[in-house]
Amino acid sequence: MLDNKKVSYSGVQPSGNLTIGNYLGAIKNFSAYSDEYKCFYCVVDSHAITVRQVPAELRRRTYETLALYIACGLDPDKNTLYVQSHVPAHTELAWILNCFTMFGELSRMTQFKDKSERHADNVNAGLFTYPVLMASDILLYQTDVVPVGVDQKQHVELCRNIAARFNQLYPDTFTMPEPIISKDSMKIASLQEPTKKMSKSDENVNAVVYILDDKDTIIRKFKRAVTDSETCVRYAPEKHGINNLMTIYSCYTGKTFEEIEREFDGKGYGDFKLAVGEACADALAPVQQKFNELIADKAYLETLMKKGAEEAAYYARKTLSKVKRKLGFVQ
Ligand code: ATP
Ligand code: LTN
Repeated sequence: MLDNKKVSYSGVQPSGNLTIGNYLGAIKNFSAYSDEYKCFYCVVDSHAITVRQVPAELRRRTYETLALYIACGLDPDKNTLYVQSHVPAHTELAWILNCFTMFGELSRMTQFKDKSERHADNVNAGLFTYPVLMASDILLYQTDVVPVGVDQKQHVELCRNIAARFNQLYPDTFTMPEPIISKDSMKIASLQEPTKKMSKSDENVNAVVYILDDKDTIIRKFKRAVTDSETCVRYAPEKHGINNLMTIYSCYTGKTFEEIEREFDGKGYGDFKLAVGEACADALAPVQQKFNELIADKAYLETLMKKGAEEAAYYARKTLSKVKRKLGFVQ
């Protein structure tokens, strides 16, 4: 709680072009809290450098991610939107929390195992302690809810363990956060390997639909999506490709799986894929238009970054000084 309001907190890395997985799994759900909660949504650039980034691209994507937050419906007057590295309290608290996190806990993180396989030449300590920085993000703002995709649930659970351990030694320091995985934020899978999550850092661009892809590209990618050898559109646990397309279609149209099966009764996968592509492209068109307006106005985005960082730093400093006092640091 902050100022007698519950707090919602989440973050997205500026580590690639954002995908419809990021949108459906996370960003779309952020705005649900804007009216009743105090909301902080961060562009987590410090997290992004756990894998190598090209500096000019990181800078460009930081602006783009902020612009996409707004284009996807987050009102900057109702939500604190800011860049992680602009608020030094995050990395300061992360050091402290490192001393309350166990090596074994971090070793069990699925994302660490995945990323250290994918970046075998750069298994750095930051990649390993990534979830501790994420815990600082969340705990600095006395967060109640963390809307994330299902792949981040394990990290939020670790954050809860760290908070509980700290609170047991130093009572009433941190609020215990809850992960919020909404129905729509089921994992959106890769279009080429539908057992894997759709990821913005996938090298195969055909596997991923980016929020900023144009209509023709979106339709082409869905047409090429990997499915099974059946032809009728129906849900079955082992039909990962078709299930994924049904999930995406359902997210964009609000239709249930039964309604989708009825709509495409007697039609083949070709018709269905085209319909998914069109629904997705139509839903993204207004987001893209708003994005294009925002990204052309860097000065405005910089004003927002500054305002957001000042707001966030105010609350972050409060929690950080409470933590330091409890630990016995001379202030
Ligand atoms: P990377 O490939 O760089 O690890 P990512 O695409 O997984 O990136 P993140 O920045 O790590 O994206 O995630 C931002 C948010 O989007 C998180 O809450 C995450 O759970 C959610 N998210 C990412 N991909 C998906 C997906 N395929 N389905 C549902 N949610 C997703
Ligand atoms: N680890 C998350 C991004 C992230 C985040 C956070 C999400 C960093 N800090 C705090 C929620 C709350 C990811 O990889 N998607």
